[in-house]
Amino acid sequence: MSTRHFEVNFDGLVGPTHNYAGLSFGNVASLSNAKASSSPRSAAKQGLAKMEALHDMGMVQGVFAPHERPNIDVLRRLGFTGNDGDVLYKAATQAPEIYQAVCSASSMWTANAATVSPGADTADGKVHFTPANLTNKFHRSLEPMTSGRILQSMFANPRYFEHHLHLPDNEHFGDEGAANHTRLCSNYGNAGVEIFTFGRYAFDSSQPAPTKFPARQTYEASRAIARLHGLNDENTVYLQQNPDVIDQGVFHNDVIAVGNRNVLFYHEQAFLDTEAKLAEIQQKFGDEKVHFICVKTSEVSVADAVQTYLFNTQLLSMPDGSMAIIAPTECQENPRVSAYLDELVQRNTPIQKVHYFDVKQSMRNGGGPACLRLRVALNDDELAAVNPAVIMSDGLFVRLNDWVDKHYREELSVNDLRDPQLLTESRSALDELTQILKLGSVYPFQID
Ligand code: SUG
Repeated sequence: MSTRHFEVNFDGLVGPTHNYAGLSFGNVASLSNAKASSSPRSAAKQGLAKMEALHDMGMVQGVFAPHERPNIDVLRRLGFTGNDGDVLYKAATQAPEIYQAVCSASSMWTANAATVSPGADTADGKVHFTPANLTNKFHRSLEPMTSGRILQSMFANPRYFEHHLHLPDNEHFGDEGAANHTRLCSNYGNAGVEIFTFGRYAFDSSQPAPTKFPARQTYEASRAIARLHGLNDENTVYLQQNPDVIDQGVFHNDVIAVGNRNVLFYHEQAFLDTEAKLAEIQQKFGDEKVHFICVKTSEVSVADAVQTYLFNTQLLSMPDGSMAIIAPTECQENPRVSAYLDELVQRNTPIQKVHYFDVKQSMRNGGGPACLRLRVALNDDELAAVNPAVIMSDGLFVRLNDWVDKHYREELSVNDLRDPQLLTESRSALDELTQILKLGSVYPFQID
């Protein structure tokens, strides 16, 4: 039987402390919804519904576990002492900003968990993973060690999978993972072109950079990931984000561009030096023509793209070979964006269909459908080596929904985060989850 190849989407399961704390300067939705009440239960269920729908469409769909929050270990590192209850109380009362940050369920956005290079692109033929250090935001910088342990537990077989330590925790090597990484390929099993998008040069301040909001990813970080993964210069492209769009709220490239196989769907203002860079992508891609689908500002403004997440859509190759867009309902609700998408699927491009999903709980923190998933291209043998308990099935869908019903609160305000009971609830939920997903001990409270 010939080898089959898949792109598997591993979606982040929203954690029990999902809340809106306004932690992400440069992320418009995070700031504008700061202090609103959240619903961890509906957030988790919205995510699960998307996973189940993609599974029903015939996609291979995986689940990525959330992190332990509040993060007591970090509070201890920051000098809060006593038993867990004391640590929590002291932090919440003496340093509420720090406390909110260590409660964030931001690991749900698994596009930021890691950069992944499939075996077809790497020198040793293995699938390489590097967790993102997420240095730009304190609450996100707490993620790489746990993300690394979860990845190692999902992709454990060293014959197929290679895991690297995250890059040094410093702004010079600020790395946001797959949110700034796009892979084009003629099919998932063939060597592809890995496009690394970055916001600034760390060691050369004479180069263009945003002036209002931070550029989270550096050129030097992207180069380091490509080196670690054993990528070939002939198959990699480094593409700078337009600093002006970062200043308009495009804090990750996946807010302004998305690619899959032979399609790059992007906004005309997304990049610097666009024409030359697209020519380089085409030349490295080979003879087959790449469909560069450029959305003009006159069709959809950057503000509309940021508000609706038109580009934070999943561009998926369906089992019948056509491509579909998985879009948030915000795109359907915006007349300009929905008109654009209606017209796009009539055109002669691989994109044939749009499916809309309600992921509003995540959108309110600036996380659309594409933020919620980490893509891993795998062949049959590699897929067979993945921990099978994390692959979505009808049974797992029911089990995870029941688990959410049992452990998650319907509503959570920023003030509720101070409730010591939330720590107990969160730990017992995660302890049970590691058994459902057969992850072993991945959380600090299970390891200490
Ligand atoms: O890092 N929001 C996340 C959103 C990440 C979206 N991911 C991708 N584009 N791939 C961030 O800015 C907000 C948390 C808060 O405000 O409570 C937050 O972390």
